[in-house]
Amino acid sequence: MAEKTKSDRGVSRRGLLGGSAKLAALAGLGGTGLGVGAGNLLRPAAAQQQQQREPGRSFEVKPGQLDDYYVFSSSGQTGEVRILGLPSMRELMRIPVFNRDSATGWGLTNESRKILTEGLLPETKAFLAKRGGVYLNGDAHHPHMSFTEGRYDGRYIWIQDKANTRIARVRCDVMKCDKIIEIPNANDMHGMRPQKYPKTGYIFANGEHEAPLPNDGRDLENIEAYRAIFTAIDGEAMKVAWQVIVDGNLDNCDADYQGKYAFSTCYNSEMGMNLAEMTAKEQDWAVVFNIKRIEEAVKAGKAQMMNGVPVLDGRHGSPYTVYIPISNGPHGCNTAPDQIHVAINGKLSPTVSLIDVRKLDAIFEGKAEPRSAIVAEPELGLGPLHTAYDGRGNAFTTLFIDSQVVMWNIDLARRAFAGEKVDPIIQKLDVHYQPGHNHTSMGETLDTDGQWLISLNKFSKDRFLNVGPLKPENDQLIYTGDGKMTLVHDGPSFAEPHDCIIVRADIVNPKDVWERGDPMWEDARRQAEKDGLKLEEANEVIRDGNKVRVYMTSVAPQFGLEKFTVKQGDEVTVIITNLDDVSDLTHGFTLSNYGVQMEIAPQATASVTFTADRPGVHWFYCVWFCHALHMEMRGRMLVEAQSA
Ligand code: K7E
Ligand code: CUA
Repeated sequence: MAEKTKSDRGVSRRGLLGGSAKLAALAGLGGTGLGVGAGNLLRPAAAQQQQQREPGRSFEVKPGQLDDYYVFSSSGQTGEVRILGLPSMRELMRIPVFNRDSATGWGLTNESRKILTEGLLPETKAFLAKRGGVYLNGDAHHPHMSFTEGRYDGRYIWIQDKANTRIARVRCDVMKCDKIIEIPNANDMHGMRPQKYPKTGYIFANGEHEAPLPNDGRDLENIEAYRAIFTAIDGEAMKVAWQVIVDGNLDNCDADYQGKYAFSTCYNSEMGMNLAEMTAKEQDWAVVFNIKRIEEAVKAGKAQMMNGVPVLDGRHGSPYTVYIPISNGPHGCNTAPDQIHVAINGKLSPTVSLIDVRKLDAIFEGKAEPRSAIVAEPELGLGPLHTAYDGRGNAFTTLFIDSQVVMWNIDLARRAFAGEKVDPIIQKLDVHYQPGHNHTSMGETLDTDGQWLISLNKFSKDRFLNVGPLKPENDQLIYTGDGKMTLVHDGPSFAEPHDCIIVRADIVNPKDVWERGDPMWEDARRQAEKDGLKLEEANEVIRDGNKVRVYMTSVAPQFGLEKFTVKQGDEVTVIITNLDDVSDLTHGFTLSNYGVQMEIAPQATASVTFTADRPGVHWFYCVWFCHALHMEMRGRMLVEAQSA
C-alpha cells in the first residue's frame, strides 16, 4: 500500500487545473517519498501498545491518548466553530454560533435566542420579525483567540459572519458562544483578527463590500457614494469602538506585535461593480491603520457619529491610514512571529509582498513613500492566498492555482529583493487540492513552534470515497518539525473551514461541569426568583395568565416532573436544571411533535418557550443516552383542547 507521491499525480492534475509548464517542472521537488502515513499504520502490534505518544511527525494518537493541540476551525457557510485534536485531526466538538443546531437547541432555547438577537440592529430585528426572529445562516471564516502580549491567553475565540455582518465570541471556559453583535454601517464582515498587543483589546474586522451610507434605499446607483468600512470592536464589552471609512474593498486583516498598527488587504481600488471593472487596474493596496492616531481623533471628537458609532474618514490623504500599492487583488494578510514582517498575499499576482513594520512610522510622518515599507516580494507560484510561519525564519504560502504549499525563507527573500542572486524557495509540496488558508502550530503568536502545518484545501475530489456531487473539503496535516514539509494526514471536512488556529493543549482549560452561578441562564434564575422558586429545587408549574412556566430538575434517569398539564394556546416555558454533577452526564429535552429539543449539560439550566397549540398527549424524553434507564427518562405534556 504505497502512498501516492506528488509525481504520481502531478501531471494529470496540472493538466486539469491548467498549471504552467514551469511549475510542472518543479513537480519533482519536495515529494513526501517517505511513506510516513503508511509506515505508522503498519507499525507492529508490540509498538502499538506503548502508552507514550511518540513525538515527531507521527499523526497517530492511540486509543486513550490525548492530542497535543486544539484546532479551532471555522466552518464557513455552516456557521459554527469546530474543535479538532491535533495531530490526530479527530473532530472533538462543534460549537453552534451563527447556525441552528438540533442537538443543543441553539436557535431554539431562550438562552441561545437571546444571544442570537440581543446584538442585532433595530432595523434587523424588524426585518427578522416576520422571519422567525433569528437569521438562519452565517458565513464564518476566521476564528481567532484572545491575546495577552502576543501570546494566546485561552479566554475567548472570536469569529465573524460575512453573510449577515456579525461578530461572535465563544467562551473558552465552556466552549459556548456568549455574545453576537451586528456591526452597523459596514457590510459583510470578512477579515477579522484580534489585537495581539498589549492584549485583546480590539477585534479588527473588515466590512468587505461597499454600499451607500446610510444604506436605506435612497441612493442605489450613486456608486461614488458607496463606502467600505474598517471596524474596531471592544472584544470584552462586545461593542463597536470606532470605524474608519476606506477606499477599495477590504479583504483580510491582521494586527502587529507592537500595538501600533493594523493591516488590511484591499482590492477593487477601481470601485468597480462587476468583474471587468474590478480588475481593470494593475494595482491595489495594503491599508495600514494607525491605531493611536485613530484613538486620539475619536477622543478629540473628530469622528462623525453614525448609528451610535464614531466614524472617521480614512480615505486617501487622511492621517489615519497609509495605502501601500500592491499588485492587483491581494488576499491574505499575515503577521510573522518575528514581530517585524507582514505578508500580503498576491492572489492574482504570483508574489507575496513583505511589509517591514519598522518602516511605517516614517511613512506616517510623511518622510518616506508607502512602497518603502515593502522589503521583499518573492515570486512563489500561482495564486498565493495565505502565509503561515515556523518561527525559524521560514514561511509557508498556499498556492491556490498550483495546489501547492511553498516553503520559503524570509531572509533570503529580503536579500533577493535587495539584488542578491539567491532563491528564497526551500520546498514545494503538493496538496489536494486548491488550498486557501494554512496555519502553523501556535503560528500567529510569539510561541510559534514550527511543528505542524494545516493546509485547508477547498477541493478533495479523488482523495476520499465518493459521496455524491457535493464533496468534502480536505484539511491536510503537514509535519514541519524537521525543517521540511511532509504530508501525513488527509482530513475530510464539511463546508467549508476557511481558516483555523492551532493552540497548545495546556492553554485551553475548559470546565467539566457548569457553575451554577453562570450568567448563561441569568434570565431563568431571575424569573424563578420572581416565581418564588430556586432553580435547583423547583419541580413546579406556575400559571401566569396564559403563560405557563414549567420548572423541572433532571437527575439520571428521571425528570423532576412525570407530567404537566397546559391548555391549548398557552405560551409554555420549560425550564430544566440538570442536578447531575458528574462529568459528561448531559441530558436532553425533546418534546415530541412540537419541534422542541435542547441540551442540559451537567449543572446547567436551559429553557425553551413555545405555544401549546397542539392538543393531546405529547411525550417529552431525554435525548442524550445518559443511563441504563435512559429510555425510561420521559414524561407527558397534557394539552387540554380549548373549544373554539
Ligand atoms: Cu480568509 Cu476564504 Cu474568507 Cu482566504 S478567506 S481562503
Ligand atoms: Cu437523561 Cu438520557
